[in-house]
Amino acid sequence: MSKLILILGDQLTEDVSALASADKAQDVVVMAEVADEASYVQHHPKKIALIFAAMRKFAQRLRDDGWDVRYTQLDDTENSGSICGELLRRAEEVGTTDVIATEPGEWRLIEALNDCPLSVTQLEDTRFIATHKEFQDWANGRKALRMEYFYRDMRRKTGLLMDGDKPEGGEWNYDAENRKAPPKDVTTSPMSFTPDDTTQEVLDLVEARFSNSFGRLRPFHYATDQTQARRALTHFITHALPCFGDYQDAMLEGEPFLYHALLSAYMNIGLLDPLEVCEAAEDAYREGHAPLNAVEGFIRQIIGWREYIRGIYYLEGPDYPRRNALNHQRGLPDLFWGAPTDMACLGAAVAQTRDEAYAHHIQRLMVTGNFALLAGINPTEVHDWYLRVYIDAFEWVESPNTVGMSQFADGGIIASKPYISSGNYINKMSNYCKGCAYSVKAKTGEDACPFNLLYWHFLDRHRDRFEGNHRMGNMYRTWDRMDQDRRETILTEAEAFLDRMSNGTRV
Ligand code: FAD
Ligand code: DLZ
Ligand code: SF4
Repeated sequence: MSKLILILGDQLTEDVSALASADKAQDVVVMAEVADEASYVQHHPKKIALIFAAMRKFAQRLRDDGWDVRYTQLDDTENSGSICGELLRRAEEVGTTDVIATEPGEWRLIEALNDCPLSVTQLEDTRFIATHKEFQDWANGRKALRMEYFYRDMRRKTGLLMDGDKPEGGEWNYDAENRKAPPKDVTTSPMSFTPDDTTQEVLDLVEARFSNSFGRLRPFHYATDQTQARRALTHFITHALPCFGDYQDAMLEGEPFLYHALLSAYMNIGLLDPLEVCEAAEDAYREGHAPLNAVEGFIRQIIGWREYIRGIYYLEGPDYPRRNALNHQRGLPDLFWGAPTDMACLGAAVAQTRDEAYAHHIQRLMVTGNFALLAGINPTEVHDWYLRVYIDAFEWVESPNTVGMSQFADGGIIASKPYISSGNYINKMSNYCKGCAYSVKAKTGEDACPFNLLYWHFLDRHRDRFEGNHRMGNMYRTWDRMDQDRRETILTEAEAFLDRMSNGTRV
């Protein structure tokens, strides 16, 4: 009997397990643009456009390859609005009750498929290097789940940058070489693509249906198929990878991309295979085109962080994205939605997020994330924001990064201490402070950088939890050495800042 093969909008590769198990002669591929997926959060319009355009082009590729593809467009009159609804409709059409799916990247959809009144088999997603079982086995019995040790196992498993059983160059990690201050100028920019007819049609649809969402739809330059994504990969390896390591943590006004890859969305939706990406980077090193610190750093992000983050998502279960270990309850301020702000770093990160649906890791972690954590914003609202605004955001990767790494809301599963900093770090790693209305040097007073005030406010209000953390003892000793009046002034000014921010006053 024929089976339905479900391909979701972030599973766009022939290698996806549901398709790899299918029989082209009798099985039917189901793909659907549905309101439920397009609106479970108010996605950035560029993200919806990328997914719909890539879905339509992938469906055509499968048809050209001889597959029977039943594709539902968002505006089709019979569109039921949900993945399960579309499976039911196609099941009746084809005369089957059997569905093969690849496990979705979100508990919500895993549960929806389990609840769908058809016989749905969810196969493991084999696009990752570690299986669920491998990650569970690695995590079992460990007190702390530190990425670095997991990463070494992934190096051994893949053989990437290995010299026999030793790491290439003698060290596993070259991060110490990767913290250079921002360069004067940037010599490359990411590859950009002119929208083809399919993409133009999708852009018109998204403009008509999702114009109220936060984010600029046009210009749209993302790759929307595997061939284009591979060109973007080659472009990155040739022009940006050699400097990736040096400037990985740097931020520069007017340079949203620096030497970053902009490949996460392509890997996350299936247009690029993570191993293929890492192998291309390793080749560049072996050919003498890129230095080891850059290539190791890049590969670690993918086979280390990306895999580890995914492992945590599935290990911790469906309640993970809603955790709030620090009991932060403040609402997300309007400046995250583009309300004018005097903080140059935040203004820049939010503006480029609105325009590009992209910010690089340090902007996400040490500007928007750092600020939300210091200000005590409810992590569920922070999670919702990150899931909405970035082109690469899917819950399996977004929530551990946001809830765990950035907001410490999982109580320290991912981060051994909170990623917090005063303005000093941002000043060292960027040129934002030069053009800011606040003074990064001022610790108190009207023009004091809000990060400086909130940093101490955070440490003070969470003293019970963090004082005993051996990596934070220094911070508390510095705080305690300040005289009482100064401490009181800082806390009072921090409170006043938070009140102004929450009242909607421009800050
Ligand atoms: P590069 O800086 O060029 O890095 C190369 C690749 O490494 C990326 O393409 C990505 O695949 C991988 N990578 C690097 N760091 C991570 C990480 N921490 N977790 C997973 N993969 C990583 N990444 C997403 O893909 N989706 C998200 O929704 C997402 N949300 C984030 C939220 C927060 C609060 C933080 C701090 C990080 C988040 N990240 C997310 C991780 C990281 O910021 C992005 O993967 C990266 O910025 C994507 O841009 P790039 O392709 O230019 O990456
Ligand atoms: C993100 C997204 C959007 C916007 N739209 C669709 C869609 O219409 N159809 C679909 O199959 N997938 C879509 N997706 C991706 C899913 O939301 C994604 O598969 C889940 O969030 C799990 O990662
Ligand atoms: Fe950001 Fe403070 Fe620097 Fe202004 S002074 S850009 S708020 S770190």
